Amino acid sequence: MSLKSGLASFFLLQFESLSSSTSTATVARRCSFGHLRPVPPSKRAYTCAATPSPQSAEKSNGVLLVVVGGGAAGVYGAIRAKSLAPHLNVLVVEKGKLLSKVKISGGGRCNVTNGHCPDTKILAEHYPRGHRELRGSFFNTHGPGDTMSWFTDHGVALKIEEDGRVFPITNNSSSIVDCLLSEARERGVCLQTGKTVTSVSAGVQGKFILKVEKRSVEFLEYLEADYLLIASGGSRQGYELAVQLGHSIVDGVPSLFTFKIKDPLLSELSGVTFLKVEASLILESDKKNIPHLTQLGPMLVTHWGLSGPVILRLSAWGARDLFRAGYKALLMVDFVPDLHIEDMKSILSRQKQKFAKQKVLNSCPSEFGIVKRFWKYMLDREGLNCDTLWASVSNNSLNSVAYLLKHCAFEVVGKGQYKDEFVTAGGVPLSEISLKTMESKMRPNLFFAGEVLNVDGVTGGFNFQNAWSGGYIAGTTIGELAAKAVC
Ligand SMILES: Cc1cc2nc3c(=O)[nH]c(=O)nc-3n(C[C@H](O)[C@H](O)[C@H](O)COP(=O)(O)OP(=O)(O)OC[C@H]3O[C@@H](n4cnc5c(N)ncnc54)[C@H](O)[C@@H]3O)c2cc1C
Ligand SMILES: *[C@@H]1O[C@H](CO)[C@@H](O)[C@H](O)[C@H]1NC(C)=O
Ligand SMILES: *[C@@H]1O[C@H](CO)[C@@H](O)[C@H](O)[C@H]1NC(C)=O
Ligand SMILES: *[C@@H]1O[C@H](CO)[C@@H](O)[C@H](O)[C@H]1NC(C)=O
Ligand SMILES: CC(=O)N[C@H]1CO[C@H](CO)[C@@H](O)[C@@H]1O
Repeated sequence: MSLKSGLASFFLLQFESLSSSTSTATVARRCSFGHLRPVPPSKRAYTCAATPSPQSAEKSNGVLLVVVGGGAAGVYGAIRAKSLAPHLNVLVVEKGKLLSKVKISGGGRCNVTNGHCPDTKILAEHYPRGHRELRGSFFNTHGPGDTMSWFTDHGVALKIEEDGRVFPITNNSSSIVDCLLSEARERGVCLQTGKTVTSVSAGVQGKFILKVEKRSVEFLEYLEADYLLIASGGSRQGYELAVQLGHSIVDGVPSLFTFKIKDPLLSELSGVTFLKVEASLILESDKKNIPHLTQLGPMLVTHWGLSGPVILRLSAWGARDLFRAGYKALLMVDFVPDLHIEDMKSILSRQKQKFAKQKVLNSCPSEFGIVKRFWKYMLDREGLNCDTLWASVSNNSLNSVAYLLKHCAFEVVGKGQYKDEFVTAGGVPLSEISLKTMESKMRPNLFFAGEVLNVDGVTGGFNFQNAWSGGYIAGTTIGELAAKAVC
């Protein structure tokens, strides 16, 4: 075979450049996928659950798809490709454990997707990076409903919670992991763990030559792939592979974090939650203090500052600007977004008349829907003694309290960690791939899916949905190409 000689010279080149520590590594073995020879049953069990029949192997000429990364996008994509082109050899190379993030997400329950967005245009609005591009065919081809059907059809019952998050009915992410892995194995997808794809280069006839290493032991092999799906998540190594194949990378910055707030009084409120606030972020670069970003929803006070959906969404939409600003900003919060300031003033006035002989602390107007601890905080910030009687509070002070409730400023001094979900903004720019196929515009037969792309969503299952949709579309394209090539 011609590729044999082609590879030989490639190996030579590679070995010459190897450092002494790796030069004793297992001499590069050709992946058995190059030629499909029947393997003894014992070995077969080790490498693959199912090996294609010699007949289909002949037909396929040993055509190989290598998937870099056994996360949500990689495994889902591998299954899809294999289901459309059963003769295609599909190998998933995973450096750690398969589907590890699926396993730990949602506190072990797995927030599979978000079930509250039947309209794909609205769905796309949950992606600070990607909202424009994902509006079209991407979610129409395979959206949350399709993902939910897929899992249901494969025996995993799901439920949608009130806020739209979707979980397996078992409350156990293992249901999702087991389903994907058994489906992959049954279809004959080969799953290899503990191996890292460390570099890639162009081979003959548009093929890809992948260098695969094990970290702990001395191990090195080269794979020659016809199709390559990079689904390496936010890993730096994955970005390097993309660069080696001619892609650019948008620098990664953290997304989905909490805000550290400079305010000693606030920590006393730790644990207080607000069902609905309107919060805006103002950065120093914003002209005339016009808010940069505004979000409406629940917020919660933590030991260090503020968290909750509103804050996480602001962190995601402001990820790049906040990074640039060194995580220094002003946060303006309206604690009673449903009431007009004039209405609040009259409510406070009435309160003053009604409770004239009572202490202000003991009778916060119920219309504001705030807890006593927070009311005290507001009075403190306004400089009102909590023991003051309503009767002796000046109209001015009342107006100021109303104003403060609607325009409460907090100084953001840093970013805190949100341990429930973690994503990076950045990756391969969407302009460099076709979202209809997930194929690279730089190089045919190269595909990307999941977090490796410059796409990230707000909290609540949207990041996984990007992985499912991208994996599915890439798998569909590869499967169809491979099936066509046989005919
Ligand atoms: C703690 C936590 C909780 C989360 N919770 C949620 C949630 O509730 N809802 C939600 O939508 N999102 C959640 N996310 C985000 C979500 O996990 C990711 O968006 C999603 O996993 C991305 O899928 P992926 O397949 O693109 O990448 P990953 O799941 O990151 O998979 C990529 C895989 O590639 C492997 N890999 C990378 N480089 C190489 C290489 N060179 N060779 C071999 N293997 C390689 C990695 O080891 C990894 O297993 C959470 C993330 C974390 C960390
Ligand atoms: C799953 O978890 C939710 C929320 O914690 C709970 O309300 C529900 O009862 C749990 N279901 C099962 C079957 O344990
Ligand atoms: C989830 O399921 C797995 C496998 O079925 C089981 O081992 C594990 O104990 C379960 N976890 C919980 C929290 O129930
Ligand atoms: C304060 O406001 C009340 C109600 O609006 C009004 O009746 C009263 O005259 C005001 N007091 C002063 C000192 O302005
Ligand atoms: C990102 C996200 O929505 N995470 C949530 C997943 O579900 C669990 C509940 O099981 C929440 O605690 C997480 O915040």
